[in-house]
Amino acid sequence: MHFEQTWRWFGSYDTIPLSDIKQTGATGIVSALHHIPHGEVWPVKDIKERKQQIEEAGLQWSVVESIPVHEDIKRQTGEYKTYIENYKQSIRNLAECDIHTVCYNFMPLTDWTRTDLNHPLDDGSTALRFDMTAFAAFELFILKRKGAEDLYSADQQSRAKDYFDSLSEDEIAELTDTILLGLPGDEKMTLKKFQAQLDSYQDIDEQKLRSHLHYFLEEIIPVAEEHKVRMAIHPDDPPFSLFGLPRIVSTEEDASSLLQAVDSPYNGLTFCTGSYGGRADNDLAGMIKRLGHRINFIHLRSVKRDDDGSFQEARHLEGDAGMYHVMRALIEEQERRQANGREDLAIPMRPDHGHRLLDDLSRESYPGYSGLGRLRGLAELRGLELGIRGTLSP
Ligand code: DNO
Repeated sequence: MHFEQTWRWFGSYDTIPLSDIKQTGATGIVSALHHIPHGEVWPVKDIKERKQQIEEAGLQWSVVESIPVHEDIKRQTGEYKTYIENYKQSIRNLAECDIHTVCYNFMPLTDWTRTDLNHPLDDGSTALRFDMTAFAAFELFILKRKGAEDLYSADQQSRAKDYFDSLSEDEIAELTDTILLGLPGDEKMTLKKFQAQLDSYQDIDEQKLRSHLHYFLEEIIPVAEEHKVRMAIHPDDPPFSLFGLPRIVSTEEDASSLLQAVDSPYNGLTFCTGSYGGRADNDLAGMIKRLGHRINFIHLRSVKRDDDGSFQEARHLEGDAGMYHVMRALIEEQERRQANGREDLAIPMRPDHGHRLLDDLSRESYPGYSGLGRLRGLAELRGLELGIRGTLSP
C-alpha cells in the first residue's frame, strides 16, 4: 500500500493540463472551486462538473484544497453563522459527490506569504523565499503599519531601511504584489484595503481566534463525521505571526490542542512539512509519531531556514525537513493504521511546491506550482517511499 500520489490543479486558472498531470504518475487531483465566492455554498452541479472533467482525464478528485473559511467566521462578526451553515452544506454536497477529504486553513487574512517568488539558485532554477529583512521593509516603510516598529530590533529596522532604500519603484510594487498575492481567482489586494482588513482584527488575539476555531470545529465536525468527510487543517505558512495578526496553527502544541478540542478522526491535520518546517522547534518526524493518527492529508516539501526567521524553499529531499525521517515516520503511521484495521490507509500525499526549472522558466504557472519542479519532487519522494518500504518489508 502506497500513499495516494496527488497533484494540485487550479482548474481553468491552471496552465498545466490534466493530460500532462496524468503523465506525472499522480492518480489523485487536489482541487477547489475557486470561482465560488468565499462563504457561499459549493453547488452540487459545479462539484459534479469539475469531478467529471477530472475523471475524463483518467484521474480522480481526491482532495478539496480548500474550502476557504470566510473572515467573518474567523472574527465571529457579521454573517458568520450563515457562513458556517453554508460550510456544512458544502461538506454535505461534496460527500454526495463522493469526495471525502477537505483541506482548509484558519489564517487571518493572508494565506501563505513569501517575499520573493523567483529567487535565483546557483543552477539557474528559481525558488520561493521569505526574507525577514524584505518583509520588515514592507511592513515598516511600504505599508507603514502602526506598531510594526515594536516587533523589530533597532538592528533589524536599520537593515530593513537600507534594503528599502535600495529598491526602485518597480521593485517596491513587485514586493507589495508578492506579499499580498492571493489565490487564483481572488480579487487583487491593495495596500489600503489590506490595512482596513488588518484593522478589523484589532481586537482579536490568539486566545480569541482559538476559541473561534474551536467553535467552528464544534459546528462542522459532527456534519463531517456524519458524511464521512475527513477535515484536514493546514498549518500557518510561515508558522509565526505576521502583521501582528494572531496565528494558532503553527506548532505541535497548537495542532494537538485543536485536535483535542473536538476528538474525532474527522477533525484532522494536513501535515505540511514545508509550513511546520519553517520553525526549528517543530520536530517533524516526532510530530508524525505523536499526531500521525490524525493526519488526513500530507504535503511534502522542505525549507532551508536562516537564523533570522528567513527561509527558502529547498529541493524536496534537501533543506531542513529531514525528509528521510519524515517519510519513514509516515510509513510507520500507515503500518500502524493497517495493524489497527483502519480504512484510511492510502493517505493522500502531494509534492508541495517545486522550483522553476527547465521549461518551467519559460512557462507561466501559479507561484510554487510549476510542472517540472513538482514532477521532480514527486519522483524523488516516490523513490524515497519505495526505498524505505523495501527496507522495512523485504
Ligand atoms: C500554498 C498552499 C496553501 C494551502 C492553504 C490550505 O501553497 O499550501 O495555500 O492551500 O493554506 O487552506
